[in-house]
Amino acid sequence: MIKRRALSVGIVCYPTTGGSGVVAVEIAHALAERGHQVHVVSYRKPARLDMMRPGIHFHPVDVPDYPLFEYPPYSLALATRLAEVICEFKLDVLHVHYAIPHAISGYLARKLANREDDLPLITTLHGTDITIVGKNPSYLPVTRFSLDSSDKVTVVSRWLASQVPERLGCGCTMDVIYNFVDTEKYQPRSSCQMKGRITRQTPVLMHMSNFRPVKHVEDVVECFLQVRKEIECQLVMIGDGPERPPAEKRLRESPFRADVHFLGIQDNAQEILPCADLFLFPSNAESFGLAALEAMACGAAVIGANVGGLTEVVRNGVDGVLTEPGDVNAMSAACLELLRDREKLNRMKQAARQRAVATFTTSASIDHYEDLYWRAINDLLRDGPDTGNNGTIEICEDK
Ligand code: GMT
Repeated sequence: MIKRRALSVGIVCYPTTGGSGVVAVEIAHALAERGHQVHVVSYRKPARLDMMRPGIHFHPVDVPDYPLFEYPPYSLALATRLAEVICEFKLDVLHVHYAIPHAISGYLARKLANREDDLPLITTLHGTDITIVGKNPSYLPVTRFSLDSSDKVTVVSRWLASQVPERLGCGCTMDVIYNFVDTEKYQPRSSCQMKGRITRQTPVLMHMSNFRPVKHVEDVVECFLQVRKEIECQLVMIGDGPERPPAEKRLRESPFRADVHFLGIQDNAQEILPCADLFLFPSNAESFGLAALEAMACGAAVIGANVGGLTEVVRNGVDGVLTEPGDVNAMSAACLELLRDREKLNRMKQAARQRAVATFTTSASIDHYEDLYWRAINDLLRDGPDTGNNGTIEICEDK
């Protein structure tokens, strides 16, 4: 067993506001805080990545275009950039988030850098990389191959672990490492910072997502309209995406438009979420539900759908209410019951905060990731790689 030391870790992720990029960046920050050197690689700097922190480095991927390309091959440009980073910074671990295409680019990069024998590839699966994109016949064989070629695979919930063999027919072993939230940054506040736009005079219902179809934003809208007919309340919508325009139109045309606030993408969600009494999260699939966890940490009760990994985050009837997906009547009934019984609502809000603090701490998840890195490093040293390295191109001159 090697003595533990500071590691040089490569992290690959999408830079967009989706949960997998957020989780990757928070892992990078937490590892750097523990003294590791962390090299984040993506096509753009992820919004939340704090370049001022010691130990954090960012390496952009340049994707050259050419008239022949209808689709410039990002996976190849990423593999090349990764191979350079592996060599230049002598990476000890390569950790990719979201299987497609990051896992196969990582596999290629390691081969290009001639580091198959001592550089573990860790793949973290987040959700649609398995449930939608990965199982698509156009990607399935390569997704399965890249998981089989990873030294360790992690998933963000037990539910997602169950989906990997079911949807991919892949027999890899997985570590379940829950997503986490910084409960100091995300915490209840007595006054919420909404620059005078939102006041706590009436209860606040909130939703935050990338407004993709899977999020069922139309259920948020209908639920609010049903509740608002009965009780004075406001709706705050954070984020942007394809389902935002129809939602905005429907609400603009309703008699309650003055009670609705669309804020768009916000970098400071931790200042807005504490204004929420109820966080509406009716997705028809959710492998974890990081946005719901962030809301819970800020003291909001979750009204969501009884799906996937969300059931491992929210305890139905304790820190929220989970209804059948698409059952807007049940959602609005749950909201109305809580808004009419402030004591019950407050109990749930407190339970939500406690759940986040007790179960989803940064330190527990980062301990698990660090252990996993060391297990992977030691396994490779002890057993060697699964496949022999028969590459001939050596990008690393002085391995
Ligand atoms: O929406 C996605 O599927 C992509 C992904 C992302 O990049 O935002 O979201 C997934 O990963 C998050 C972080 O682990 C989870 O909190 C989300 O539940 C998960 N989304 C889905 O499963 C739909």
